[in-house]
Amino acid sequence: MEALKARIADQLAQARSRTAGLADAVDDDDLVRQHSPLMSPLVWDLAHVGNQEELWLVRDVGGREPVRSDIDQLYDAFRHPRGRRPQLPLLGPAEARGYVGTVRDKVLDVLDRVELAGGQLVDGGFAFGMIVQHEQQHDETMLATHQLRSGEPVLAAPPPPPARALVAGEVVVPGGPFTMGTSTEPWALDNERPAHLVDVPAFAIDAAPVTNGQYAMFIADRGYDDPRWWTAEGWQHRVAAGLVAPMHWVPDGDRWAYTRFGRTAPVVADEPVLHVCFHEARAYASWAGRRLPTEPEWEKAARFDPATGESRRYPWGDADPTPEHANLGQRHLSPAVVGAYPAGASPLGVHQLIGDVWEWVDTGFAGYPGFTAFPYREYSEVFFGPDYQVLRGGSFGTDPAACRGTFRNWDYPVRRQIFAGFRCARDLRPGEVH
Ligand code: AVJ
Ligand code: FE
Repeated sequence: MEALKARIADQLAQARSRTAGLADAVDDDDLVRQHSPLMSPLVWDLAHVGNQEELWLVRDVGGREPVRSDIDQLYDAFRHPRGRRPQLPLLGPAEARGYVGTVRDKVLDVLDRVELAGGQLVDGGFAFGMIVQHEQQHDETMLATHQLRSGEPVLAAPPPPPARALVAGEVVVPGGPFTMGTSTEPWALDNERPAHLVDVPAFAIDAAPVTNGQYAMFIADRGYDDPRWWTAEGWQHRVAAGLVAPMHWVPDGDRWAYTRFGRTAPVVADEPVLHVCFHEARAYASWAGRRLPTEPEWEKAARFDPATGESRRYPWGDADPTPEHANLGQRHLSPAVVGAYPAGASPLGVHQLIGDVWEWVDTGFAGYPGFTAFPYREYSEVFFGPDYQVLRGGSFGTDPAACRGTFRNWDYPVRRQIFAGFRCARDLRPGEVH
């Protein structure tokens, strides 16, 4: 129990230090400004993180008096769309910082006294884990806001590691049932549950995400001008939005450059492509004579161990991620090149499934058989349906606490400000030996 509490306290502190770093990197004017209609002002994320922490840990788990019940509705994500949040009477930067600090002090006191057993919300520290993940998810959102902001660079990080293995081509994943989702991972969220068997026929999947170099060939081949590669919906969006290349790409003579957190640099050919929407991913796949993997295919490639028939927590096994396994946690400010994480490969030899870029899959967001919303419908259930597309695997901006082989993210198929790329898959040809 004491070890679990120490781990929770450590994860809460790590999340807060990341949040503070993202907020403190800019001045107060910048904190309250809206950098894109797609995003909240950073100061909204900051106080929203504290408000969720207050709701679940101070009031619900702790049974304590509210700190500021008067601000609940300001920070209710369902009441105000992101584009309208700057007009709200939000807490200012100093007030927001004071508020999240007060809430955190109370939470640490609750953590000290609570028994982490005897109820679904507290068993294994679930509610604390949920709040750690919530803050880390908003930190990734804040990082995406940083990428959209204009002005001098304010974030810095060492570059990711170079390639340490030659990774190319595709891997055949054998057919048959595998266990998808989890019923045992203590901090898994409701949409990852329960574990269930899914029969996935044999298929081939790329050993690595699609790279900038590969994607640039699609552009050079006029893939953006050819409706053959796009679905009707995708083409309509491509035209209406005037898409010509991934978001943040700029022409640089006869080559491409991209802008990252305020710095412009030539596009690196071997890095996974980033900032593409689902429609662009699907168009590329059609052009390449391939398709996107389904969500069960993606998870089987990531978790299935053919030696045991079991599903692992991560591609490399059951151990928590280390910097050798994957590019997670904003240690770097970009994806790493293909081949940078041989220690993170799956038993079948699929690389970089975790970290680097979120991967669009060809599956809409829905609950698994036996799904029950817990602890609130607004985390996942209200988003189930055809409007949202699933993304898997996490990005360089995803913390390990908010990423695992079963973790599911989702967004609208037109969104590009998230740190998303993709990899391709295909059916096996009739009689293809594997
Ligand atoms: C899981 C990333 C889609 O940011 O909308 C944050 C996470 N839920 N606060 C989002 C979330 C409530 C969510 N995503
Ligand atoms: Fe939230």
